[in-house]
Amino acid sequence: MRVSLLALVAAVVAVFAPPIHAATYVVNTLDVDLGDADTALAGCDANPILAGDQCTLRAAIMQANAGAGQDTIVLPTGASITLTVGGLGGAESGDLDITQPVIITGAALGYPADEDQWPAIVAANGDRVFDVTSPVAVELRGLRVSGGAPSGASGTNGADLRVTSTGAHVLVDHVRLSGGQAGNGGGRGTVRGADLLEPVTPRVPPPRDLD
Ligand SMILES: [Ca+2]
Ligand SMILES: [Ca+2]
Repeated sequence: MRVSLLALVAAVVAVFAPPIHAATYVVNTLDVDLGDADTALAGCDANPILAGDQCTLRAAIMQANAGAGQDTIVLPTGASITLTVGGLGGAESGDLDITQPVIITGAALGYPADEDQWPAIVAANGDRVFDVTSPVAVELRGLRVSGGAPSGASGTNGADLRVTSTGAHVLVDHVRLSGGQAGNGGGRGTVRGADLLEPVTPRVPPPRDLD
């Protein structure tokens, strides 16, 4: 059987082209801030020595960035994650750079009525929390995000959430941004042209009815 060169090239390209599919990563490792051990492998795993997947938020975002599909990252209800890794670079260091479409949610089974049960992501790394750096669709749902304090070469704007791509579409739903320190946009910072959609989340939580 003769196979044309063109068909052979097409077959090789098909084999090696990055797959466009949407994966779901369930974050199950909360006590360490480690990156993914190998983004060329499909699973979200920060520790290749231990059996099974130790999936941190940072590792999950690195995996999401590695493929073009809109992946979903699910954080457990009541989780508390502290970012401790500093430095410049992509999602592997400092702030969590987002370069591909992704949904990050604490609401796999619906938003807990108690906001204190929304997963908390706290920056303690001298940087911000999220940085959307590409023109992609991002959804943040059911989260508490706080503690961002970027400085130096990382810029001083957007402490908890920064959107630096004008083509980005960022949906922020049931998300509390608080406690950030920045030159502008303590809770967040956006550039002109980027969509930051907040259908239900006020910047400052409304007073609660105590009766
Ligand atoms: Ca492992
Ligand atoms: Ca970074």
